[in-house]
Amino acid sequence: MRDVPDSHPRAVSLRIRNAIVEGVEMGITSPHGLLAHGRGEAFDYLIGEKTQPFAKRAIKAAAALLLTAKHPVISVNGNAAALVPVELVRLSKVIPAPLEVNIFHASKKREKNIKTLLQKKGAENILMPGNAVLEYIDHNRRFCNREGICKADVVFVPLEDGDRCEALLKMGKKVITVDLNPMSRTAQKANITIVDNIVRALPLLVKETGQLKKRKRVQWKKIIRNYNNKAVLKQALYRIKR
Ligand code: PTJ
Repeated sequence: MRDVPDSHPRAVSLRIRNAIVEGVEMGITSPHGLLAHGRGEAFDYLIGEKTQPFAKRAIKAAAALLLTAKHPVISVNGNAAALVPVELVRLSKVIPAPLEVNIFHASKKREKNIKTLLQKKGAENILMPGNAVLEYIDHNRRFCNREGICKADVVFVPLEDGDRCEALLKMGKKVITVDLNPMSRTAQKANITIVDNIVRALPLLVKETGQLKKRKRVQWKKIIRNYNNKAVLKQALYRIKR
């Protein structure tokens, strides 16, 4: 259903689904992205399709970590690009940090389409993969940019598969993710895990980063020091089991 009426009880969820389907049709999202989205939807249902307090805590810590970073980078895949292109561009400007196109299912055409979409949404700093290779992984995500993920100290990797998260950590980088499944490898391993739908989390992250930017570095550091990702994951699991 393309014209979802407001009266439909699942209108919001159906509209998000449409954005992913359009992403596939536009050559931005991989067909595999539809399956990943379905998995996300199931977990969203279980957390009540709302941004829960544990996600708000993680969003605040993520904003603080992105602001303290020397070389923060935002990694963009086909699902994130289809769902929140405008917010990714806004986040890139507010931090500021480059956007780096990095996809799991190899396709030069899709990488180009994602770049074009981000440019259309106003992105000024977009890096493409290919002039550097990450250690510890063998698939397409190993191709990165020398000036981006390769040299980053903090990488924002929403809707990620676990391999690269582990590789980035082994390379000494800090990883922030958005993942509705608190049990996924990425969610478990990341330094900061925002267990929320990217569609709700990204606008909040942009807002929080903008607000924290007005405060001092010492306050960002205090937020990071007081943050406990294990506790956040535990709270998310508790919410799911309830
Ligand atoms: O564009 P590509 O080729 O890089 O492919 C992107 C996908 C997402 C297909 C790829 O990274 C992949 O297969 O990821 P996984 O391993 O399925 O992991 C994606 C994670 O994101 C899963 O744990 C999902 O539960 C979660 N997820 C899916 N949709 C959302 C989500 N989390 C937050 N918000 C969503 N909308």
